Order: sequence, then C-alpha cells, then structure tokens
Amino acid sequence: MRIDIITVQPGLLESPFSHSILKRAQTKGLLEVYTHNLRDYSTLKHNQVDDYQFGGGAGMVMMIEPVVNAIESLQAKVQYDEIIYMTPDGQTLNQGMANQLSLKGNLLILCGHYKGIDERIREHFVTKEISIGDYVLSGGELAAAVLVDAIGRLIPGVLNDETSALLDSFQDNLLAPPVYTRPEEFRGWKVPDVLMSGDHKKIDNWRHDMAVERTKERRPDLL
Ligand code: 6GU
Repeated sequence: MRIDIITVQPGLLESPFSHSILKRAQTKGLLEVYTHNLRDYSTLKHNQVDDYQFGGGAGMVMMIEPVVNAIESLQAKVQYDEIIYMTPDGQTLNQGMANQLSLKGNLLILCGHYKGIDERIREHFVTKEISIGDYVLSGGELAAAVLVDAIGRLIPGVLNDETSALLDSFQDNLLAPPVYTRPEEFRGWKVPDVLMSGDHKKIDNWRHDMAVERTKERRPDLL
C-alpha cells in the first residue's frame, strides 16, 4: 500500500511512521508513506496557502488552488482508491473502517488546518471524510498519524502470529481480555489459575468470557 499525505505541517509527521510495526511494514516493502508540504504547491507570494473566509468571520481557510495543484500532481503519478480529508466533522474512525481501508492499494490523505478547507475541494475531490473522535485537534496531522497506524498494522503480512490483530480489542466487537506475564506471583497477587493450567480449550473459553464481561461493563454499546 502507498499512502501520500498532504499537510502544512510535515514536521508533525516525521517520526510516527519510523518506529515499531509501521517501520517494519515499510522495511518489508508492504507500506510506503510520503508526506508533501502544501506550501510547495502554492503559486502565491510567500507560498501562501490560506486566506480569509468569504462572508467574514474569524479564522483562515485553506485555499483551493494549492490543494488542487497538490492533488492533481500526485494523481498524475498515482491512481488513488480514496482521497481522505481528515476533519472533526468527518465519520468517526472505527476498527471496521480501518479493516476496509487496509485492503486498498493507494490512499491520499489531506490534513485540515485553520478553519478548514474550501468546501469545493470536499465536493469535487474528497471521497471520504474521517474524524478520530469528538474533540478538536489543532490540525489533521496527528489524526492522520492515528489513521495510518490503525490501517498500516492491518495490511496483510505486516503482523505475524505474535502480534496478530485477530484478538485485538474491537476485532469482533469485544474488548480484549486481561493479559499477564512473569512472575506468576508478585506481592501475593497471583495470575488466574486457568492461565497456568495448560488447558488451551479452557483458556480460550476463559478469555472469551472475560472479553464479554469486560465489554458489558465498559462498553455495553458495542454488544
Ligand atoms: Cl481529523 N482533525 C482535527 N483537527 N481535529 C480532530 C480530528 C481531525 N478528529 C478529531 N478531532
């Protein structure tokens, strides 16, 4: 999968993809991530990319021209399956959306800033609008990093048995069960006996029961 990200703050996206699983996905050749500075596509003085909004009101709006220049120059090289605009008024990201997007070939992500982007970009270019939750961030970059992480780890071949996503929280609309590691006892606090039993059928059942119980208690809306 190839992901291109258009942003006015490329520095914010420098490190999130250079660690751990996303780094491995790139090393393995399963994921390529490129960031593009919107200012490089401005034809105005001082590489201006934002302007006052028509009708008045506080806050700047990202201009249509540099954004369209950026999108079209990328489209000349890459055929995108989705052009995603990161915005707090988009569809809230969930595991199902991440699963679906992880099966795509090429994604273009546009990070919003200021008061947002000229609405005509949304009408004529954007195919999907995504938010990462009901709170406001200063820009779409951190949200884009969250989206790329959620998608990247699901790309077939990225995870191995050890890191498998199959038992993650949300994969079957259940939260994950509790987990334990050595030592078996710490300050008198013991690991549940069943996990030490070696009976895999019993362990699987226990994990499922705990997942259901945890979901009922913490996220009944998922059931
Ligand atoms: Cl995608 N962008 C911004 N600016 N704030 C957000 C968001 C996105 N998702 C949640 N809050």
